[in-house]
Amino acid sequence: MSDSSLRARLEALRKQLHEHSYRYYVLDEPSIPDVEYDRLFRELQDIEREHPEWRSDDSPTQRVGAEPLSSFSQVRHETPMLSLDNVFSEQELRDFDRRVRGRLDDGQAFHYACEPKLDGIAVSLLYVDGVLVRGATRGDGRVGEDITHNVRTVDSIPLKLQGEGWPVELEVRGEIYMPRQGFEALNMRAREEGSKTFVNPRNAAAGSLRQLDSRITASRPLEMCCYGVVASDDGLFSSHSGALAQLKRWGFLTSVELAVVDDIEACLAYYEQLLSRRDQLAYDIDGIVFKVDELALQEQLGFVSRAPRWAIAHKFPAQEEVTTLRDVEFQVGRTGAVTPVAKLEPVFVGGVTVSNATLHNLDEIERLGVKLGDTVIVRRAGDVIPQVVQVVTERRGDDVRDIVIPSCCPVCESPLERAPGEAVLRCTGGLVCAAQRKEGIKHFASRKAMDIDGLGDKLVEQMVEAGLIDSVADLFRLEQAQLSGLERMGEKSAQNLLDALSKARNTTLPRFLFALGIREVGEATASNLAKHFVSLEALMAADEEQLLAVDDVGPIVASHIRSFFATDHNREIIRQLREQGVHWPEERIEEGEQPMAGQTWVLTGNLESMTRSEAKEKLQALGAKVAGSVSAKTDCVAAGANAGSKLKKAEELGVKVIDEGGLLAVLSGQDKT
Ligand code: I6G
Repeated sequence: MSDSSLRARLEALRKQLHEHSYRYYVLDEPSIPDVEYDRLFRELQDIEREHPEWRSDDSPTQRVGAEPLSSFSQVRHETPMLSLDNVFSEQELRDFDRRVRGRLDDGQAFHYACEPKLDGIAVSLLYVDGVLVRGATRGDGRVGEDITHNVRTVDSIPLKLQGEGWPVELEVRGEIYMPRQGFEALNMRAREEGSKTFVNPRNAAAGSLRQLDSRITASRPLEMCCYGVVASDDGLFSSHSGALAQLKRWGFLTSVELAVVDDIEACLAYYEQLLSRRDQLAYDIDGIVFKVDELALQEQLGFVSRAPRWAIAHKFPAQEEVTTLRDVEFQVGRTGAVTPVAKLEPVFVGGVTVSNATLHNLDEIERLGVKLGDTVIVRRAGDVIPQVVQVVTERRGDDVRDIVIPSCCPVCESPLERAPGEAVLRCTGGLVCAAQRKEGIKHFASRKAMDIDGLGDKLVEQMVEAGLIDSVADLFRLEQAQLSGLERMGEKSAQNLLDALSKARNTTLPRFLFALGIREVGEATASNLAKHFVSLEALMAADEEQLLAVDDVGPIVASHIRSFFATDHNREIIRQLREQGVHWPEERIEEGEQPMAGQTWVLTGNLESMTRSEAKEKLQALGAKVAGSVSAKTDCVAAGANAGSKLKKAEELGVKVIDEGGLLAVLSGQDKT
C-alpha cells in the first residue's frame, strides 16, 4: 500500500474505533462484536508501529498508558471548580428551595435537574478543536494536578469529540469513579496476591488517578460521568439538562438517571426512589444533586462564598462508619471453610444497623492488623455483606487484645487445617460437623437448587437441632406429626412443607447436581455437566479426562467432583434420595433440538404462570442464554407485570419485547422467535 493510502487507512481506523468506543461506552449500543474491534485496533497498532512519525495523542491506541512521569505538574482552573453545599434532611432541602424562590421574581416558573452524586474524584477535561488536550484534578478548586496521561486511559472519556458544533475551547467537568464490580474484582485479586486492598471504590479511583505510570491507571476499571460544562461560546445552551444532552451527543457519558422536575416535592420523591435503588446501582453514590435547570436563572442566583446558590447536594446516609470490634466469631460454612466474623458495637451504616461484618480470612486479619477492642471502619455498600475495611490505629487503647485463631472447629471440635498457600481455614469434620450439615441442607433447599418452598434457614436449623434431620435425604422422610411438634409450626404449615417437598421430588438434573453442593460446582457448571453426561450414573463414573472435556471444568473442579462421588457417604445419600422418589427426566439434548441456541434473552417483571427461575430453565433447555441485564446484544426481553428499568432499556435500545403470552407461545414452540 502506498504511504498516502496507508495514511488514509490509519485515519479511517481511528475514526471507526472512536465511534465504536462511543457506541460501546456511552450509548451502550455496540454495533460490532468485540473480536472485530480488537482486529481493527491491532491493524491500527501495526500501522503506527511501522510509522512512528504518524503517532498522535488522540489515537485510540493511546489509552493503554505511556512511560511514567517523574512528577505531576500544576494546572490553574480559569473558572474555579467550586464545591456544592450539602443538606442532610428534608427540612434543609425545603429551606434551600425557599431561598431559591425568594431570590427569583415572584411566581417565576423554573425546573430542577436531579442527578445522583457519584462517589468519585472531580475532574476537569479540556478540549481544543474537539481534541482532548488536558485532564486535571480539582485540587483546591483553583489549582489542581495535571493528570492528562491518566485520563487518556479511561475508555468512556472521548479523546476526540463526536458529531459537530463544539466550541473551540470546551471544558467538561465530572466525576471519575470505579464501578463496584470492578472494585470488588480489584480487591479480590489484591487479597489473592497478598497486596494492599482499597477501602472503597472512591479511594481506589483516587489511587488509580494518582499514578505517575499511566499503564497502571489503564489497568484499572475507571469510568467518568460528566455533569457540567464551561464553554468558550456564550449562549450555547439554555439549560443544564440541554447541555448534558449535547455532551452525550459529543461522546461523553452522562447520568442515565437525570430527571427534570417541576418542584421540590418531585425532588423529594426522586431522592426517595434513588435511595431505595441505591444498593442495585452499579456504582456508589452518596446523595442527589439538585440544580435549577435554567442557566439564565442560575446566573441570576449566582454564588455565595465558594458554592452556587442554584445547586445543592442532598446527602444519603453514610456507607462507612466507625465502631468498636468487640469479638471475633469463627463460622463454619457448607464446605467446611471457617470465616472470621467481626462482632461489632451495633452501628447504623448504609441504611441499616450492622452488628456483624466479615473479616474474610486469616490473611485479612493479618493485613488489617486488627485486635479485639480496636476502633474500626465498617463499610456496607450495595448487596455486598458488611466488611471491616480499616483499623483506626490512632484511636487504639492500651486494653486491646490479640485475636485468638482456633485450632479446633468451634462446632464439632474436629481439627482445623490450612492448606499450604491458602488463606482459608477448614474444618476437617466433613458431615460429622453439624454446621456443615446445616449449611449443606440450607443450600440443598435453596431457590436455585431444589427450591423447597417454605424451608428457610431458621427452619433447617430448628430441625437439625431437634434431631429430626441429619442429611438431605431425611427431609423426604419427614412426617406431619414430627413437624407439627416444632415451635411456631402449625398443622397447616407442616402440610405446606410436606407438599413443597413432594413437589421438589420432581426436579431436573442440573438443579440436583447444584443442590449436592460439590465444591466449586455452581449453577452454570452443574448445567454443563448435566448437558454433557445426560445421566447421573455417567457423571459419577467419569474419570478426570472425561470431566475435563466439559465446558468450565478444569483440574481443580474435576478433582472436587471425583472426590465427592468417591465418598461412600455421598453415594449413600444419593441412593437414599432416589429411593425417596427424587427424580428428573434424562434426555439427551441434541444441538438440533435447541432451536434457541445462540439467542440471548432477559426476563423481567412478574410472571403469572411460572416463576422467573422456571422460565429461565425452560429457555435454557431450548438452548437460549438468559442474561441479567439488557444490552444491544439481547435478542429478546420477556416482560411480565410491573417490569421496570430493564423494559425501559430494551425500549431505548430497540430490543424486541414480548409479554407473558408471547413467552408461553415461544416456549410451546408455536412462535419461532
Ligand atoms: O460534585 C458534584 C457532583 C455532581 C458536583 C456537581 C454534580 O452535579 C451532578 N455539580 C456541580 C456544579 C459541582 N459539583 C460543583
